[in-house]
Amino acid sequence: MSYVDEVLAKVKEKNASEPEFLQAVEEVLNSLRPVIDANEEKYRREALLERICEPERQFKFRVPWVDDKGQVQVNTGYRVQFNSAIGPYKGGLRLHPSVNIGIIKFLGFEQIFKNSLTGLPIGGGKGGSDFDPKGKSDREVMAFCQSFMTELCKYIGADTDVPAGDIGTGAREIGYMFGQYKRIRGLYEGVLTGKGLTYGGSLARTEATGYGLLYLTQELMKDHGESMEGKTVVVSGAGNVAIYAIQKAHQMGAKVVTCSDSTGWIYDPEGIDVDLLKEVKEVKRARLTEYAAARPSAEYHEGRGVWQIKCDIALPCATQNELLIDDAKQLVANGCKAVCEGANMPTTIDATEYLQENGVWFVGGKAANAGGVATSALEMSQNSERLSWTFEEVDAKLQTIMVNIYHNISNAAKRYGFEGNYVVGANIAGFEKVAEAMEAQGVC
Ligand code: NDP
Ligand code: 2IT
Repeated sequence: MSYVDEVLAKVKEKNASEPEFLQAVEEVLNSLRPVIDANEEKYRREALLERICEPERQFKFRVPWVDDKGQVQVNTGYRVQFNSAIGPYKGGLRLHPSVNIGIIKFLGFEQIFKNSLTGLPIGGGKGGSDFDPKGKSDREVMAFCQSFMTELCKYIGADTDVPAGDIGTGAREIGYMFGQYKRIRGLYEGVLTGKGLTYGGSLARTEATGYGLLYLTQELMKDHGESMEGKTVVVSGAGNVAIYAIQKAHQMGAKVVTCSDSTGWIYDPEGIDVDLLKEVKEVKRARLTEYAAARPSAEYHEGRGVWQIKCDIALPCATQNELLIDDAKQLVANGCKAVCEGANMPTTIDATEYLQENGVWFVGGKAANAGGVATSALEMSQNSERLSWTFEEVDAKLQTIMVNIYHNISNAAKRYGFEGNYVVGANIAGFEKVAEAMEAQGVC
């Protein structure tokens, strides 16, 4: 049995109840075959793949808090510190009722390779809780965040582990958590990113994941002799990543005609009105029905369905496993040219393969959504030097990083004879740096 197959079998046996983690590992290890097979005995002796698939450590803790009725509620908190070979653990905190250890491990595992691709010194980690911020008052969210940080603050720090936002964790939650960290640890340091601009946040971090996704997509199109101008784009999600992806796509001359949330989706043939979407989602924290009510050109549909709309480019920006094999077939039948992932692992493995086999240019989240964490690393740099850079400076660095990521993954794929397979390219390019750092640091 090849070394990759041996490790895949072991990981499956050990983590049988964590399907999302197994899905993420399977995709990465399968695409690393050309690298591993070329040096199989060395990697086997070093147990490099076993080490990379096992978190350095993981924390699971009780998060008790009091709701507005005086009732005590209990949630579960997690932080997985997956790999610190190239820098302090870095990755977001997800607050969503679906969160469990397998979801946090899949996100933390992907973060290792994504963070490596940014070219910046950040290791991989992820955390979160099964707390649902939806429908909670600000006071309840604060009570949860303070309790969550009361435990989490023991394990993190500006030079050890730096969490940030993810689904359900935005500026409000980061603010409450930062305040509690400072109070307990007595340290005013860059322990979280995605902070507000008055207390150490970076300009352009809010926009960074969505903007970065579009900078990479534009470079992909350019490399194939195309541009964004006049393209029809479908986007899923209506949160931080989706909103700023839509905004940047419009600035590039494309038209985004869909968005979605956890209950339904919008088809707006005139193009999504970003200001209205921000008002509905960022200010009112309401459902997309409110967008449709205020916008005569928009249709609202219950459930899921954005991938049935004809488009040139599809950008999944909501959550994992939201683009399935039938969606992939529909996209191909409608002539879609490119799929770039704003979310983490939104496309299932069979859907990814179908898109690639049918000539769709497919860039996975580890490369395409790396602009968020890259800008978080720029926030860490600004915090360390106690200075803040202008929006233009940060945005220019983000653009350079995304263009470099595109060419690095494209070249890595070519080097191993997989030209145009950006999934293989991203996994190999991300892995090479981490593997070299792990080898240099000995058995640890
Ligand atoms: P938000 O919480 O801001 O938005 C998430 C959006 O996706 C919301 O519109 C939400 O609907 C929808 N959504 C969430 N879960 C589901 C679900 N189970 N089914 C259908 N729709 C769902 O999160 P982000 O925009 O920050 O994150 C989106 C994705 O991007 C995630 O995969 C995240 O891991 C990834 N990502 C985020 C980065 C960041 O910097 N924020 C960086 C890189 C990746 P509703 O409005 O109803 O809640
Ligand atoms: O998935 C991701 O890369 C994020 N949620 C952002 C992590 C970060 O540390 O900015």
